[in-house]
Amino acid sequence: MSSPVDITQVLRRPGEGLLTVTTGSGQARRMMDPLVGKTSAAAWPRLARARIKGKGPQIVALPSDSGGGICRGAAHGPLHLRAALYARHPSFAARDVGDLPCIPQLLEDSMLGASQLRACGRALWGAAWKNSSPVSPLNLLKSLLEQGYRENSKGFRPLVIGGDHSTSWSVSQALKQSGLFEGLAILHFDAHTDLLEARYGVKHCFATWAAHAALAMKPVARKNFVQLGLRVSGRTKSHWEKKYGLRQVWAKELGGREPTDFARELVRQWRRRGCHRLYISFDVDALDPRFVPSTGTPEAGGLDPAWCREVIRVCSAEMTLVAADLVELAPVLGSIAQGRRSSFVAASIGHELLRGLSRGL
Ligand SMILES: [Mn+2]
Repeated sequence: MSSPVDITQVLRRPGEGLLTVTTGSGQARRMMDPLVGKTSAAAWPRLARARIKGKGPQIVALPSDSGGGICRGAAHGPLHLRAALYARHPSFAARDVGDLPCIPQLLEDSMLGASQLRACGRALWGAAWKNSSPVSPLNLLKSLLEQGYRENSKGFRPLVIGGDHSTSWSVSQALKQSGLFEGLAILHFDAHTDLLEARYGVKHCFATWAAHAALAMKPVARKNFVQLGLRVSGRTKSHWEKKYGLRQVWAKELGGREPTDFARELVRQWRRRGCHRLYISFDVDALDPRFVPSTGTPEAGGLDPAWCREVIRVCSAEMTLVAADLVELAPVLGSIAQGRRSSFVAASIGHELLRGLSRGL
C-alpha cells in the first residue's frame, strides 16, 4: 500500500484557499494579516502541520460553494467569519491551519474523468501530484481530517468552516474512516433535513450529506443522530424518522423550551445508549434570518443564537466534542450591514464550538 499523501503541502494561508485573481487575494491579506500574522505562503504548510499535530482545537476552512443549491456565496464565509471571530477572540487565530485550495468548478473527485483529475492535480500539487492525490474540495478536506486523526489521535479536534453544507460529507465520512463513529452522537442544526440520497442525480451536495452520514451509521445507532431547528421539507417528520431511524426536532416543536433542560435531556438519552463522543454540524440557516440574513436558503421562524449556544455548551460539557463544522454563511448576500451582522452572529456560534472542542484537552 502506498503511504498516504501529506495534505498539509497544499494548505494555504487563511483566506487564500478561494482561488481568485489578485484583487481577491489582496483583500484576504488585508483582512487576515493583522489577525493571523504575516507567515509567507511558502512557510505556511510547515506551520499548519505543527498545529495539526499540536493540541486542539484546530480551525480549517473549505472556501467552496460548488455544492451549494439556490444562492451561492458561502465560499466567502470563512474569510468573514474568521475576521469577526478573531477580532473578538484573537487567541484562536493561533489555532488556524488555513484554507484548503478550492478550484471553484470542482466538488468531488468521483465526478471527474481521469484527464481532468490529472490536469487539476498537476495545477494544485505540481510535481508532488500522485494518482491518489485528492483535487476536489470535498476530497481534500476528507483526506486532511483523516490525516489529523491518524497523526494526532488525542489532540486533533477540528472546527471546519465552510463553505456550503456538502462540507459535512467530508467531516462525517472522515470520522467514520477514523473509527470515531463508535459511540458517536450527531447533533445537526439546520432549517432543512439535507436527507436526499441524491439531488438531480448528484450524490454530493448541500442537500445530501446527512443521508450519507445516517447510512454510514449502524441502523441501531441512528437514533443518536438528532436534527434540530427544522422548518421546511417536502416530506413529514415521520417520513424521515421512519426512513432513516434518526430523530428530528422541528423549530415549531420547541416553543419556549428552555435550552439547558432541553440539552440535558438530549445528553441523558445519548449516554443511556452508550454515546460518549459528539459531532456538531451547524448550518447557520438554523438561526432566524433576523440574526443571519446572509445565507443561501434563509427560512423564517428559526432559532435564537443564544439558545443554540447554550445547547452547544451543555452538550459539549457532557460529551467529547470530536469535530464540529459551521457552514452556509454567505456574507456577500444581502447588504454590507446584513453580511457583517451575519458574520458576527455566526462567529459567536463558532466561539462556542471552539470552547466545546477545547474541553478536556
Ligand atoms: Mn444544511
